[in-house]
Order: sequence, then C-alpha cells, then structure tokens
Amino acid sequence: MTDLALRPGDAFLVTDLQYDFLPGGALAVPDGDGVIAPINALVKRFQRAGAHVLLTQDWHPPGHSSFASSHEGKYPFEQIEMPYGPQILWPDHCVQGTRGAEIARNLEADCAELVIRKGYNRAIDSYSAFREADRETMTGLAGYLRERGITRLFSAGLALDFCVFWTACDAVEAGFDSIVVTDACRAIDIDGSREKTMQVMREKGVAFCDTGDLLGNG
Ligand code: VGL
Ligand code: ZN
Repeated sequence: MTDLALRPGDAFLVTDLQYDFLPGGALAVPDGDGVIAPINALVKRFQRAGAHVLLTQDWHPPGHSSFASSHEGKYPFEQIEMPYGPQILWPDHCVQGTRGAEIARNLEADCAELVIRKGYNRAIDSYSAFREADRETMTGLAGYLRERGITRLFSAGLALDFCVFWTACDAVEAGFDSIVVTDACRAIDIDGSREKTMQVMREKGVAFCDTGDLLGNG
C-alpha cells in the first residue's frame, strides 16, 4: 500500500478542468463538474502539506488535426490513422483563446505554480502532459519536476481515459511515482475505454487512491 502522507516532494496535477470538458461544453465529459469539489479540497490539502499544485490546459489552434471538422467526411468519435498512429477525432474543443479553453473559474487553484499547455502543434495531438501523441515531442514537464525535486505525481481531472491515463502512464515511464485520485476523475468512456485504461494503468504500475485517503491524512 502506498504511503499517502503528503510531503514537499509531491505534486498534484489537475488535468484539463476547462469549460469545453464540463457540462454544456463542446466535449463535455459525463458528470465532469463532479470533480470540482474534491479537487478544490485536494488543492488546499496539497498546499497545506507544502506540496505543489500544477495544471494542464488543452490548447488547440483552430483547424487542429484532432478535430473531425478538419477531415472531410469524418465525424466526431471516428478513428483515423495519423502518421504517428490511430487518432480518435473530436468535436472542435479547447480552441486557443476561446471561452471553452478557459480553466473553470470555480476551480480554486490560484496557488498553481505551472500550467502545461498541450495540443498546440496543429499536426500532433497531445493527451499526456509529458509528451505529444507522436511519443517523441516532450513538453518539458519531466525536467520541471526533476529540477524542483518532485518525485511523486498525483493526478486528477478530465478525462480519466485520455489525458489522465496518458499522463499517469508517462509519469511512471519517466521514473516518478504516479498515483491517480480515481474519484476526482471522470471518463469519456468510448467503447469501454474507462475499464481498458484502468487495466493498463494497473499493469504499468500506476497506483490509485481516493480523495478521502488524502484528506484524512494530516
Ligand atoms: C482530452 C480528448 C481530446 C482530455 C483532450 O483532456 O482527456 N480528451 N482532448
Ligand atoms: Zn484535445
């Protein structure tokens, strides 16, 4: 069992709490706003422990290659082959500078030290906060964490089976302890993707906990 006492070498990464992933948004994750209360409580808890709070922001240029509208005759949630592999096509979402791309105002995370933007290369999607979907282009997050002495990354937010999943797996691969706060995430869940990605995370050595495990701890 993972030791869940929080310490200064821990970081809490809040993934993509943006209007387009929340109810009414262009790519609304079912019950997405259910994560806001637990995440707000967790942010306070990490801050109290002298740990770090980091955010990600999906941030696509207009006409991004992950948008179905950029591919003639294609519809959202269809899959196509990109030079780097299969890509699910999405409705236009999180377009740079639009309200849908804004981080939700009811996320109480003014203390966040870093916002990693991802998906800004027109031809490459990026679910992971560590590297883009070509699996080569790095975002700099691993270097940031190392330089700041962070060894353990807790993840929460949207969506569990896409951005949280890839980030949590890449964290393990980059040598960090990687823990997903499951109840503070929601999934898009396309064709059983929630269960599939949970299984892969278990196999790769991602650990799991619930918000209550962390709040009840100091
Ligand atoms: C995401 C689909 C497309 C996510 C981002 O944040 O999980 N999902 N872009
Ligand atoms: Zn996106």
